[in-house]
Amino acid sequence: MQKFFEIEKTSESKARAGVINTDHGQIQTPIFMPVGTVASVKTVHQRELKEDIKAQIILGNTYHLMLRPTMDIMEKAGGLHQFMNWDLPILTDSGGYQVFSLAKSRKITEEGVKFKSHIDGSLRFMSPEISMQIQRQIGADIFMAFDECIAYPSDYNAVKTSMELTHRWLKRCITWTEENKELYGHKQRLFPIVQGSCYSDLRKISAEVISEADAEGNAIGGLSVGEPEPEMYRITDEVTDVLPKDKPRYLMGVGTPWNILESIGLGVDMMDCVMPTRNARNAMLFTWQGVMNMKNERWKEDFSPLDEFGTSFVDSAYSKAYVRHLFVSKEYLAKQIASIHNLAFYLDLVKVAREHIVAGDFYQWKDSIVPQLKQRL
Ligand code: PRF
Repeated sequence: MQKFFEIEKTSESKARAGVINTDHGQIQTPIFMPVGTVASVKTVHQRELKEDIKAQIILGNTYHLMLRPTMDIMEKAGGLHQFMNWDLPILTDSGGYQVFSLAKSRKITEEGVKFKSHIDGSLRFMSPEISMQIQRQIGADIFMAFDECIAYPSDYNAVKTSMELTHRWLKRCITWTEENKELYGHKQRLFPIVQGSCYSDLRKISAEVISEADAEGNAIGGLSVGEPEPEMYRITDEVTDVLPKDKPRYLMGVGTPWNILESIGLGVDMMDCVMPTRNARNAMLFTWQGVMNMKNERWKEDFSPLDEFGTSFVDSAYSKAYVRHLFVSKEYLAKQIASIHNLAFYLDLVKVAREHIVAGDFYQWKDSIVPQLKQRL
């Protein structure tokens, strides 16, 4: 039988190149996963996502999809793959993070979280069991445990209490999924989430508890929530030291192109972030040369290709002057072109990173490229 995760190459240090096998196909790791919160990667058509951007897996969100279109519709559609016509792998987040960042008001108890919908203010409830049930109805290939992502900074005792609740919730997630099987005939894998904010001893405990669950993959949550970048790297490094080497590691909600490369260097295999799409809609383009603001006067008469080193169709088809014009004119097409460009760039970034891991010169390459990626053009 095919293994879920196979490591092809371990580099000089922690970075590794691998393959994840799901019933909807293979994922080459390290991988970046475009975010498709409400069953849509904003402004980007599924065909472009697959054929131009070459996305290998996308994300969906329990919190958003339970509110709209609701699970009644989702199940009638036959799950999210069918509903949105995406036949490659999907990962869903559990709602834990979104309830804390989006819901209008919320009350956490041992049982779960009461919150008000950000859409209509209606009173809702989410628990580990409900999150698991919804994620069965969505039918993602990988689904996440229901956790609490505590705000940064929080004091030690609050973080410890919250982390312990996340661990108890994990047990309930596992029990529920053992008793309630998949709905659509393909396998779903549950990933538990390490919490513990920026306290090394709590992170170590959490990583040990999560490792003991012996899941097929593990996630690192509670980072990229306002802590300084060096703290994020330090905690990631400490957690990947504890998490099993033979399972994929997913760093949730990270980040900039340089965050992606540094995290890969610390042994992370999977990442997701709204940044390439959200910033694209605000005219920010990431490239191998650095960061471009497409509204800038500088591009007004620059008829050269949008990105001469870019891999997507839009990079050679349109000029900088044209895309600037679209942004200045507030055309929808501007957001679409920019989103396709940024996602294609992120996918190219991890593909090239993988090639350097395989070639054995990842760290040297990363250190030479990072300053360039950060430049403002
Ligand atoms: N938990 C969950 N989803 C997340 C996070 C988390 O801590 C983060 C933190 N950056 C992003 N998405 N469930």
